[in-house]
Amino acid sequence: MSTDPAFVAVPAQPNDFKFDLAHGALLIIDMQRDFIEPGGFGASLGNDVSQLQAIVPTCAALLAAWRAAGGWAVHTREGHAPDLHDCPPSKRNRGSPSLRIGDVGAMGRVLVIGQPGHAIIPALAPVAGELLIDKPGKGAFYATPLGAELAQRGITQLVVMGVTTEVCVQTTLREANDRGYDCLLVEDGTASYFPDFKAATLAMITAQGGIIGWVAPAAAVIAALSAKPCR
Ligand code: TIU
Repeated sequence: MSTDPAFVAVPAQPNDFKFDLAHGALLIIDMQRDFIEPGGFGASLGNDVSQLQAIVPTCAALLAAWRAAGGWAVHTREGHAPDLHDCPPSKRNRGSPSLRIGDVGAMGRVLVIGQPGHAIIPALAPVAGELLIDKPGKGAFYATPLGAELAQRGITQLVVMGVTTEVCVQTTLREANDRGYDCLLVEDGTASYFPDFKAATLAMITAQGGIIGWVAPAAAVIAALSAKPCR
């Protein structure tokens, strides 16, 4: 019997993403109230959060299909300890937001671990057995156990969704790419406060033969989850 991994081919840009669920994880970046709901960190920076809310049904559909297929999911949250020791002053002091990190807003202290705004939105809440990573930076590998956790489980491929496309999602994709992971970004499962930035990010990921990774719609991933594997 062949020991080659079984895979399914997800139609993607710039070419098919050959995917093996047993060595893959669904990585969901920062789908937190602080970015998606009014009164949080994203809104304090002057952003229209409705563009991020629009992807929630798509993310929920893919997460449900992923779980039904027996796949493993990882959720991340951006945030800081209550004493902000892990928040560089450069991050807190930059710009002129209506609320700075650690200030008290409509959903508690902005971007602070344990506060209401720091929570993942209920529609995408983690379930038992899934991994929850708290991260202080944009990239999910920086100052977190994510790399070790993925290595321990033999994960080599990541299907990625979440917010925002050009900030925490793109940073994480680049970190993952440098660490040797094959990454597919779900194009309708990610959003930016700036549509032009989202479009540019999708283009730069797939340019040059997939210099950072692959891009496909959620429907293509969902269809592949029930496709017959080939070798
Ligand atoms: N501001 C913005 O677009 N994003 C962030 O600050 N964090 C994440 O992307 N999660």
